[in-house]
Amino acid sequence: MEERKKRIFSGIQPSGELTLGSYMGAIRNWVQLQHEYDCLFCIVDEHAITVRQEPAQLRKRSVAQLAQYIACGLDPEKNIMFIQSHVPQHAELAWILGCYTQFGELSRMTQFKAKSQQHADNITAGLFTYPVLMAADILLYQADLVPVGADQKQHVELTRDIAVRFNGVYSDTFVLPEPFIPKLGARIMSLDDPSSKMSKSVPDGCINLMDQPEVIMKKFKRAVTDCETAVKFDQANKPGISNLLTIYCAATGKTMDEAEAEFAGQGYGVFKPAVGEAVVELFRPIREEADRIMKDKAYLEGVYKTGAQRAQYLANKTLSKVQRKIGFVAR
Ligand code: ATP
Ligand code: LTN
Repeated sequence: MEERKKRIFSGIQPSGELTLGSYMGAIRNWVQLQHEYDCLFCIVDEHAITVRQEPAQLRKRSVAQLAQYIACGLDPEKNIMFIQSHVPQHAELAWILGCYTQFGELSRMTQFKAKSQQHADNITAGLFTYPVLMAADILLYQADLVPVGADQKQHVELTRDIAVRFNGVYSDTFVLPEPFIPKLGARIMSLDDPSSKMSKSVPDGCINLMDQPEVIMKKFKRAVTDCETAVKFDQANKPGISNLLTIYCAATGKTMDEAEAEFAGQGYGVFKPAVGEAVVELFRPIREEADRIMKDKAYLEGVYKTGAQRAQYLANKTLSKVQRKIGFVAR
């Protein structure tokens, strides 16, 4: 039998602008991995509505995010790129998997705890069961690898637990996925507060992929550091500088030693704009390409429609198998 290539699934919510965090933690690794794996890259709009979205914005961002994926270097011919709500099997499988997930397991998810604090007036059932939908996304395609930032590791582990449980009851059904967390850039911190994750829902201290160069420079020049002068990686005592060094290395491909040597004896007044410049140059071609692709609505529509068809074909195979195993009558 022909051995199938290993498969990747990952996605980002169109709940705001793509950020330097989502680029370093996720997208740039997708770009590298697309050559070795069969990949599905999703725009997870169903996840986005776990907190309130403005409909016109959500619609616009979903398509813009696809243009940005392509501009970052993801090839829509090679990979399956689609919008989650176009493939109803995600929601169907999520319902089933929810019946094999414990209330206690979901209660332990740190993202749920954080988001329910952020949205204390709107803690919905969807926000609580969000990790089950994520498990459905991954298991539906029998993904081997899930490239994400460090904050999503717990969700991938829960996905494995659900898969192991289901396989134990009904015999082998799902491939057990592994998280792929990058060595560098798995947790980019806010430029305003290096103790919290850079996050699209907290615009302060957040660099967006589509930010203009002068905006990026301004944000880096204002980045919170410490009252020393040495550009040295020291996570415990110099979290701001360590974060900037991480960003610099990830953006330029230099090692930490090379970066420290480059700025030895030079103060933060030289270092901070240099990090800004590196990010400006990294994002410039992406932003220009995304602007260009965004103008071609027909092309983008073609990509997400073809993507949804290809995804449905694979999704149906798993969903039918699951439905049969649990005892649903064949249609
Ligand atoms: P939100 O603020 O709505 O929670 P977010 O900015 O955290 O959103 P997500 O859509 O949750 O972004 O994340 C998309 C992908 O990027 C995930 O794989 C996530 O792990 C990764 N990611 C997000 N923020 C960072 C970050 N600061 N550093 C590294 N990876 C990140
Ligand atoms: N929960 C993820 C987004 C996401 C995802 C997925 C990532 C939804 N489904 C499947 C990888 C695989 C987040 O970034 N907040």
